[in-house]
Amino acid sequence: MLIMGATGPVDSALRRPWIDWLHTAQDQGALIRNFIKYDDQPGSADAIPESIMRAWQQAATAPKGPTYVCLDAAIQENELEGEFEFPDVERFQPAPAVGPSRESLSQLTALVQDANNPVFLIGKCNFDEQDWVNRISLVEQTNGKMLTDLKTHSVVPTNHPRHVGEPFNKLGKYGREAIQQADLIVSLGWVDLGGVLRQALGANPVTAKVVHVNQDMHLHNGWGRETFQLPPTDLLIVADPDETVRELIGELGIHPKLNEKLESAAEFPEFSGHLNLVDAARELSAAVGSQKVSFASLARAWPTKYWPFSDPLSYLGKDGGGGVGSGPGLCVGAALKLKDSDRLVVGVIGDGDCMMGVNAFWTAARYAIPVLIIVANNRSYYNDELHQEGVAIHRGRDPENRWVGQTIDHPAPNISQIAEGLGIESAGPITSIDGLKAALTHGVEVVRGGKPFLVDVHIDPRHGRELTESMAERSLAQKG
Ligand SMILES: Cc1ncc(C[n+]2csc(CCOP(=O)(O)OP(=O)(O)O)c2C)c(N)n1
Ligand SMILES: [Mg+2]
Repeated sequence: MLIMGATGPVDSALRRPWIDWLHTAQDQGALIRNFIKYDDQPGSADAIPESIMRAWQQAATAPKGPTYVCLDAAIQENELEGEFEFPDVERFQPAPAVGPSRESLSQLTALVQDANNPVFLIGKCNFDEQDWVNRISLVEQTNGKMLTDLKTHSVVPTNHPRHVGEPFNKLGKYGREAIQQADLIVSLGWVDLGGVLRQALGANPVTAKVVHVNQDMHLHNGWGRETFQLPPTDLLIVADPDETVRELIGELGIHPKLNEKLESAAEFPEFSGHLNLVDAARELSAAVGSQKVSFASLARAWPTKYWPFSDPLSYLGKDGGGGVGSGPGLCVGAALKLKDSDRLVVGVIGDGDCMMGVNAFWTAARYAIPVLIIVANNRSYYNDELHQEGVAIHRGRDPENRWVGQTIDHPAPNISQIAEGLGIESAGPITSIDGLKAALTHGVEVVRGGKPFLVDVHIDPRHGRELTESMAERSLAQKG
């Protein structure tokens, strides 16, 4: 993503008293330079095209990431002196994806050929349909297993017989066993390989051979720790994962073809009496019918086993770290991109996340961006209640006060009214299964008609969220 911003006039002689001084920073890019790829502040109008083309080239060349161009207000407002020359943008394109070196490819091929029990951790891959087939073919024809998580968008069908467990936030039992039993672990762009090995093996040594195909080291500097734990690797390949798969299947003589039958999704259970995300998924699925859905965001505890990801656009992935307030903007942005496609875009977001970013809904209303927002409203920053409970238990205190500072209740904000106030048609608060059915059926119709719709569902706070997601985990991490 290329982001553009502005500063007040760098030339102090041009600053209006007070306000322009307030709006001027000596080096604005410094604020975010630690966690973007590149930034610039062009010093004249003539310098702007090059600045923007370079920033885009950097952003869109792998490993992709955000860049920033800051435009001096004085340059924006000054009259141009002559004709403005626009360069031929075609000649300033980002670089294409790169594959592995010949030597790495032959080492990788040998490792895969020698493995009896390879596990593929499939992460940051692309949206291409052919590459989707390539990945599955690789796993099927090497007699492998595959794991996916919810950090990255859908990259293989999650109901494939070789897909272990569900795409996860936290590694589950079956995933752990698969990694423990593997003799070869191949990460294809996996985010946090060190962390998943740690979750699977604790402090035990990693005896399987490990291959990590990813380019993230070119994104990291010393500021943040998005490097995650350093995984041991027998072969580190700094290249595009899909390009690597393409070349690898060529070497292995694999013909890209889907051989194995997908499993049918688990049957939705009946309504339990307490509204939760299983009910939201069941009723949404009924309302949508056969139309393909793109989930732009999924609140925790969304039950993927009843609704497997079936193509590259089924699930669009997550913001980097679960940033509260990112949900509404991400959903509206994704729906804008998919506006004229055959997809129904749905965002399932927490109430805390929603409340921090509601202004995006006005944009959806103003520009008729069709998106169905489902608010999994547990009237709480529930994630942090779990943290507080974990700490309380750890310190031998009663966890009954875990709600302090975290519940969003008494009064519970009427999110449906907020959405209406921003120009979005909406239903809620929904507190009954019949209300939920009606709201989702109507909501899907509105979205199909080209408009946004929000359903505020009051879910049972305890649904699907466990203390093991909390800080109680930290003592586990320390003990290994
Ligand atoms: C900007 C920001 N602030 C704080 C956090 C820490 N945090 C993670 S999840 C969470 C609660 C989110 O509440 P909600 O969206 O309602 O989801 P819930 O946990 O209730 O399902 C908080 C505060 C964060 N991730 N990002
Ligand atoms: Mg919540």
